[in-house]
Amino acid sequence: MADELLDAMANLERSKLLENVKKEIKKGEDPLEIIDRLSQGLKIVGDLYDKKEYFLAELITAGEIFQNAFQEIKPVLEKKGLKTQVKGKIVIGTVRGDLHDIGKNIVITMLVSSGFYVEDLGVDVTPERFIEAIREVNADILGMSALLTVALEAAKETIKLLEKDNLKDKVKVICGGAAFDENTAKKIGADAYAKDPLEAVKICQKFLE
Ligand code: B12
Repeated sequence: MADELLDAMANLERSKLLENVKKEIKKGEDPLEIIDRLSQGLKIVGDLYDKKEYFLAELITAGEIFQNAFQEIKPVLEKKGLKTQVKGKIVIGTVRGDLHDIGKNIVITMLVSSGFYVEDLGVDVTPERFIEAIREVNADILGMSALLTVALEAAKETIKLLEKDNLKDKVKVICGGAAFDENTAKKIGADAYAKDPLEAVKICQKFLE
């Protein structure tokens, strides 16, 4: 069956997309399900960019349209948080050289509404800045996002620096974003990989048990 949400995202039809998102929310559709369908639409945008059918302008527009849609979804997502007894502190950011933050921001929304304290360092975060923030807030968990394959090196460097500063045993590391999978996360020394916000929250809760 055709998915109007996914299609509107892939075809960059802003008003049609917003209209459909509002309709789905009204129907009571799970906000994570809506995000997942929109993400699949964004994946198509990425593929079309790869094939040179879309260019940077379309990539930028796609990002903006998704953010508009997310503003509608955010309040519903905030109500969905998995309430937790343990209130851990998480430092999170997109690694050096990478400016993608849409997915990271969704994960943050879900973590905050689940009761975690989250220190968001934004994008293009150096290994040194991550370590500094971990010390500042006395964090339990470090979250790193990367979508560019070339940015994996910066994530690896950050974990090396954690080890060097004797923080690795104290701070659990979780990674996510399209540059990662289970294997790459393990390879660079992360404790976990999460493919979506729900999994991210569950893993972070487990870290603190
Ligand atoms: C939108 C977009 C952009 C926007 C980003 C806007 C923004 N504010 O983020 C803009 C236009 C800025 C952009 C720029 C570029 N982009 Co871009 N972009 C995309 C696109 C289409 C969608 C990404 C996205 O937001 N997806 C939706 C979100 C919800 O999904 P997500 O990020 O995966 O996040 C989910 C999970 O991964 C997870 N998650 C994410 N982060 C974290 C963190 C933690 C801790 C955890 C636990 C979980 C987690 O939870 C999220 C929610 O489910 C992708 C295509 C793709 N397949 O991903 C290309 C893509 C990532 N971009 C690509 C490229 C090449 C670029 C540019 C180099 C293009 C250029 N020539 O300039 C620049 C790089 C700029 C830079 N230095 O970072 C390539 C990367 C190729 C590669 N393997 O390295 C991709 C894959 C497109 C492609 N197929 O070629 N891009």
